[in-house]
Amino acid sequence: MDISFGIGSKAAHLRDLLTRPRVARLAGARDALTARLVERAGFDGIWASSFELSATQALPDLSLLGMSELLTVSVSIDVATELPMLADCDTGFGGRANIAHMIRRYEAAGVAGVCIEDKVFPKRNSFVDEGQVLEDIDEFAARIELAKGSQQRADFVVVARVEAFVAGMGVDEVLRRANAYADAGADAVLIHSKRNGPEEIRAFLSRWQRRRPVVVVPTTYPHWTADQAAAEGVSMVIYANQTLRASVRATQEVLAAISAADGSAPVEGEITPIKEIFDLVDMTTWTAMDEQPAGGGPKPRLAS
Ligand code: SPV
Ligand code: MG
Repeated sequence: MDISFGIGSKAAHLRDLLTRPRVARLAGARDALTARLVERAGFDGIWASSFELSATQALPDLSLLGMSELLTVSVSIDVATELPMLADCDTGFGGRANIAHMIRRYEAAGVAGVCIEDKVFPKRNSFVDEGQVLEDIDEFAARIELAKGSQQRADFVVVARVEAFVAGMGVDEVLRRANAYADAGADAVLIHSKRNGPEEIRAFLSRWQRRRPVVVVPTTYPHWTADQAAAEGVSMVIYANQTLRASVRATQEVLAAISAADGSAPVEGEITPIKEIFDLVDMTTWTAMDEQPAGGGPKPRLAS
């Protein structure tokens, strides 16, 4: 790790991704190795998804994992790359005091920013049909204000996520909430929708006065490209769960093939060679640390 890349600069980088003219593309990573794949594939940042991190523990995304459990995993994801990470912090793990505590811990750990959503704790994943209960708008605005007041450095990013479309409400309520959270100091608004097309998001964008950057998660409207979204005013697009879904499918297929052949020969040519995994985890740089004579030669430098 390059220690000159200190706490704070990842936050500045995330802030820049939100405010620069060009759209930013983030992808979900449930672990450090996936984060490295996201980085090598040229994405701009990492999304530490509550859905993916829960599923990785074979748990549903229902606010079951505690803040410190998620923070521990998030830090291991974060240090694996030089990309900034936006941590999905659900509703903030409880009430107001939980949010203040969470902000201090995530910021101190070097995380670039957090996203909190305006549902009641315990929240349900947005794709669960029933039980999408919204937090009172004034209460959530107060929580955003508290979150912003709790950070120590100016660059740390707090994204306010509006779940009113997910809860079945219309664009007026989404605008009302996005404006209230902008007034409360949110650095960006994430407008979530689970429609099969971008109509809800487009209806919002056509009336949004661009007071804050807009973030979207086009899981159910994948045909809307990031460039198309940007042309209508979106600053950041998050591919929140595709890496998890890809690896579940690939793992199922390989296991089925091994079972069918009673051996792994048919899959050898299909799966990642061990050497490539060594490369991804910087094997030679780490082993060089032990092999170098004391006091001599250039110091090994990790990829990130
Ligand atoms: C996540 O990836 O955990 C999200 C996005 O919050 S969604 O699953 O669509 O709610
Ligand atoms: Mg989530």
